Amino acid sequence: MLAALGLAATGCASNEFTRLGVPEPITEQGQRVLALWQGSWVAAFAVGLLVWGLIVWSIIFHRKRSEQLPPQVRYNMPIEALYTVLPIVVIAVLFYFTARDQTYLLETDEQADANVEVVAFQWSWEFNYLDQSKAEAAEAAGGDEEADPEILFSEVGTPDQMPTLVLREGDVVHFDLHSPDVIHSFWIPAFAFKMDVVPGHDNEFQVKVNEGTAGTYMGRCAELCGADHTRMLFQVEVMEPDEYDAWYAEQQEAAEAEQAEQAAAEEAEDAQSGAEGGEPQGDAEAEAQTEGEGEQADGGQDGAEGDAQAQDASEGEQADDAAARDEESEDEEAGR
Ligand SMILES: [Cu+2]
Repeated sequence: MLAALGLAATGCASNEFTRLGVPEPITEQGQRVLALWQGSWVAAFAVGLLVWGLIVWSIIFHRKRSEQLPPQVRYNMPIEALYTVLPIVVIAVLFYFTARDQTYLLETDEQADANVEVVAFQWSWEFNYLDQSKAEAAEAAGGDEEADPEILFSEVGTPDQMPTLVLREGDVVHFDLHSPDVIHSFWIPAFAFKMDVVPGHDNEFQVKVNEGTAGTYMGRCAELCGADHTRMLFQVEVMEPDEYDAWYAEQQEAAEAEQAEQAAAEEAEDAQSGAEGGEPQGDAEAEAQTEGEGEQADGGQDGAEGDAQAQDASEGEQADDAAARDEESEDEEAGR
């Protein structure tokens, strides 16, 4: 049995039949999972053959031949010991390989080429491509160990429009899994691996994408998470290095352009509301909008258009607020 397990674990010929239902893995880790799966089946078949063999043997060679009762024996110690020890050996071997492979699959020590934050929400996925370098530099400098890596660009899906996760052949990819609502499960069948995405508990794993695996694969949520669970799908596109690099640069440029556009729009708005008078008001409004606080922005606009007396009364206060927020945002930027 050990020999058979060993043979399977070295990953002999792997075709659709010998994979026993597992899709062709596209990661090194996936190949390990496949080997464990095949090895477990080899062990199960070995035990099965032994049991079926004994059944067939007794049916054929120990049929009822006369009315005479065969010799009645009991407490055969060697046999009793054998069928206590043998299952323990089988379980111990399966346990050993499972524990060994689990340790390997959950290892995240190797330096990753790409870092992706996966946010699973009801009911789609967000893939944030992270710039780990700054967080690592901060950590190395002995500074803020909790420093959050910067998001370079994002891909957000909806139940109607599934997002695409793009990976590069040969990359070690690190995944951080976050959920803002309920438990989901991040499953790419071609990884032969899935991991739960648990709110309040950040899971992580990483894989090495094999060479020669460029193509499109499916991803799903594997944890019943609500009404639209079945629509929580995504695509995985593995690209060749050149193609990926071009795509990556394009995404980064697009994200930067968007940021510049946003900043320009804010500046224009700032200037506009400044021209309308009520300078502190203008500041407060622009600040409120940059922080995405819709309510405050509305309040600011109402004030600007509406009651002049109320505006006078609150102007001093708002100017203070604006100054405080200015400081805050400056601190934030300096912190990055
Ligand atoms: Cu889900």
